[in-house]
Amino acid sequence: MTEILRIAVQKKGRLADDSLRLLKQAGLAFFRNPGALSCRVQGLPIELLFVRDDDIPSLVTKGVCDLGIAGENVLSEYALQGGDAAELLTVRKLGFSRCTLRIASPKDGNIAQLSDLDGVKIATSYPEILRKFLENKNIKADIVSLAGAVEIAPALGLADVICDLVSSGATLAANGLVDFATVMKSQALLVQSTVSWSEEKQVLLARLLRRVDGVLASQSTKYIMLNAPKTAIEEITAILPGADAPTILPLAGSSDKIAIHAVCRETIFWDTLEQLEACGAQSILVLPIEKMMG
Ligand code: PRT
Ligand code: ZN
Repeated sequence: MTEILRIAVQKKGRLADDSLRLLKQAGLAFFRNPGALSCRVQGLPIELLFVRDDDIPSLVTKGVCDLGIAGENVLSEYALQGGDAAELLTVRKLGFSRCTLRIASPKDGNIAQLSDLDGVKIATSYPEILRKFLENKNIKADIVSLAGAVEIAPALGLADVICDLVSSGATLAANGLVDFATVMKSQALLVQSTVSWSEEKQVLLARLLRRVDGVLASQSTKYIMLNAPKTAIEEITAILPGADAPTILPLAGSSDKIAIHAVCRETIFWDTLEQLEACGAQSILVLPIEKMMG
């Protein structure tokens, strides 16, 4: 009987859309019935499980799921709470759901730096990450654990400051809070169980990872095409960011101009396009790359 590889993804929330998009881009075709807690991938022995993000670390450590996609913040907190981190292996950093765990205080108060934290009450949903951070900094503060709505804690008198995830900063501003210290940076991780991997599953995982790598690589990679004077080839090649050896092609009906095509593995900013233009480049096109391999 074929063994099924199970992947735990967030059912609904800030990780859900990007997790499913990544799996789809990696060629996993599935139809998700609204409300269904799992679904089979067409043509591959893979099943997706839709769960709360907080359950992903334990599902993967116990081997109920072979892989999971969760935030570094949730995974670290689980590990520090005594969850067996040895049973979890980070296989890829996925680059989405980026946020920062920050310490913030009321904007008109007198707590504005780490050295002001001794003896204060800090509300957070990440008590163990915060405890470790405070220990490392030799700060003695009281930690108040809250499951959510942490930003309201100072206004309710539950705590003096908070330690919570920040992405745009809008929630802090809306609650009259100002952040002043970073506890950790987080992004989505693909984690793997270390419990019993049959050879069949290992082969499937290697195939899946190659595709995921292709998707991740294509996200930061662009294909650039331009026409330029023959005399500017060297200068232009030197400007192209992270380019492999470019392809130089003749241009029909022109003896002094050529076309340059290159795969650039770094972001191409407007500044670069302006520099290229200053070297005589014309008809510059920057194209997204959908998939990469090899
Ligand atoms: O229901 P379930 O338990 O699965 O979801 P959840 O409500 O616990 O988590 P969810 O979907 O909100 O977040 C999932 C993961 O996304 C988190 O564990 C982080 O890894 C990541 N992430 C990225 C964030 C944020 N950005 C974020 N901004 N998680 C939470 N927030 C919250 C933050 O707590 C604060 O309340 O958004 C608010 C701040 O946002 P800004 O944009 O105003 O700064
Ligand atoms: Zn959650």
